[in-house]
Amino acid sequence: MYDYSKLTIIIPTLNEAKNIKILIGKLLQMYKGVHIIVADDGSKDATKAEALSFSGANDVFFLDRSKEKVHGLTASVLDAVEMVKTRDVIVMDADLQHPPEKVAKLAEALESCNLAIGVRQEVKDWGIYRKIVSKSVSTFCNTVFAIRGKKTSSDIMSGFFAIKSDLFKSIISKHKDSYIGTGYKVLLETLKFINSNEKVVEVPYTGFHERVYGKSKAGAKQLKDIIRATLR
Ligand SMILES: Nc1nc2c(ncn2[C@@H]2O[C@H](COP(=O)(O)OP(=O)(O)OP(=O)(O)O)[C@@H](O)[C@H]2O)c(=O)[nH]1
Ligand SMILES: [Mg+2]
Repeated sequence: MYDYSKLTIIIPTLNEAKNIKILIGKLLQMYKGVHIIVADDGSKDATKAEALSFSGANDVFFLDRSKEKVHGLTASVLDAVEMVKTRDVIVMDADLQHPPEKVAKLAEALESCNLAIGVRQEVKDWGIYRKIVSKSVSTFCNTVFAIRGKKTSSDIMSGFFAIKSDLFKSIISKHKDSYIGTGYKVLLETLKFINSNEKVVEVPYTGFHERVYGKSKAGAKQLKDIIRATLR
């Protein structure tokens, strides 16, 4: 049985009050002993109050980045990783697009590898345009990585992954400046620094759907950042 006190779940947030309440509630109920860091970039809604309502007896930490110079999912995750004290880390979105039930499989995978990636099997609610853009950009990133002898992934844009904290911290300490802090694809950027002979486990999951509460922050700027990060 996996011991969840070995695990810290990092959740980057921006205005996710409704979602974070549901997500943390589920995670604490399902994974006794787990540590959670909510890496928040200055939410204007009740995200902070909702996250803090779980602190106290539970190990839920609210990382307040509202006064930082650089805001973005990537910068927030990198800062949170530096605070981690456990062996294992999982990064997942707050918007309930990453099923809390799959945390178990990702965490267990770290018993036999240093990196495990949640791989979306189908995205039901996406329109044809978003599907084509996503597929084309992923193919482009994987092709560039393959040519350069880097690790590729069936879901290179995944934001749901598990990694040993030692590995993540050592990559960050050497390469922090090369990450696009304002970007969203922290796994894609991390893959560039993973040895090509490293064992990476892929954990498939279904049920990825459009968010129910809150707004998506994805857009043209993110697309530009992905291309920049890939070519860098
Ligand atoms: N810390 C931090 N988190 C962010 C920022 N922008 C978005 N997030 C969080 O990062 C996660 C992913 O953001 P989303 O807007 O859902 O992006 P996405 O999943 O690529 O897009 P959708 O599929 O449309 O939801 C969510 O938990 C957001 O709250 C930011 O600037 N800083
Ligand atoms: Mg999302």
